[in-house]
Amino acid sequence: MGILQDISSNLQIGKAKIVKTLVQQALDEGLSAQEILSDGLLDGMNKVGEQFKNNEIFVPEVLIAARAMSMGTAVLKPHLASEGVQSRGKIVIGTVQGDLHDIGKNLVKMMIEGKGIEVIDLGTDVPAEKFVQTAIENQCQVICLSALLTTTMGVMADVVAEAEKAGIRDKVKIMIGGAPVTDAYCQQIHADAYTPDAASAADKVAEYCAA
Ligand code: B1M
Repeated sequence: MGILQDISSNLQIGKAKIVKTLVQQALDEGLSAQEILSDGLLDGMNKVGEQFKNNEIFVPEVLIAARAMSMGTAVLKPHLASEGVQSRGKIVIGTVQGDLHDIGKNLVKMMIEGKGIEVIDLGTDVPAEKFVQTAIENQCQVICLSALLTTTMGVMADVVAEAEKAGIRDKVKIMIGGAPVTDAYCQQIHADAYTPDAASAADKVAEYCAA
């Protein structure tokens, strides 16, 4: 457990280069990418979240930790993604308009790619129309929406409405997630699925793409 705790604690203090080195070292030692992600990187980021919530740390510290998280996940990416697998589908993902949080969205993306599914990543602050336009142009089977703010969750309902307006609602699944999002909200806005984490999101996407 030592190296995973080191990854978590170095992430919490924003030591990006050390996190990157430790993640590689953990892989070299034979730990699974999933284990490094869950018990190292995500453990550290959850603790950062708690400290931020309790006003023990502030935005600059969180940003530095987020950078360390990104550097760590970049090392893990090729290990999480299965190699040489033919595309099993195509989806579009992004963080909704007004929202700049992308760590969770990037994890979801990474996990979906790990299923051999092609992912078009629109980044953050994405307007509802852009999701729908991209899905039409690229014949995506699924639109994946991430929101971390209660104030931006509403854009998810706008995407559902846009998809209806564009006449593609029966051709595309709309999946939602992010810390403030719930299954009840999913039902309320008539999206297709809410999943609480990156791994279950990837499973659901794979299910939709296989259908
Ligand atoms: Co922000 N922030 N933040 N922040 N931030 C939260 C979300 C907050 C809960 C902190 C708090 O107050 N306790 C709070 C939101 C409150 C609310 O609305 N309920 C908050 C706030 C208020 C803000 C600002 C408004 C702060 C300010 O400026 N006063 C501001 C908003 C900026 C904007 O977006 N317009 C802001 C800014 C920032 C930073 C830029 C400093 C940074 C973001 C850096 C980045 O993303 N590049 C940041 C961070 C890092 C956080 C916390 C600490 C961590 C978020 C995170 O990355 N978690 C967060 C506190 C917390 O969550 N405890 C907080 C790790 C990540 C892996 O989890 O994204 O939840 P998450 O993803 C999970 C699941 O949710 C799920 O899978 C992932 C893992 O398995 N998931 C999906 C995500 N998307 C999915 C999609 C799916 C399925 C699952 O299907 C499609």
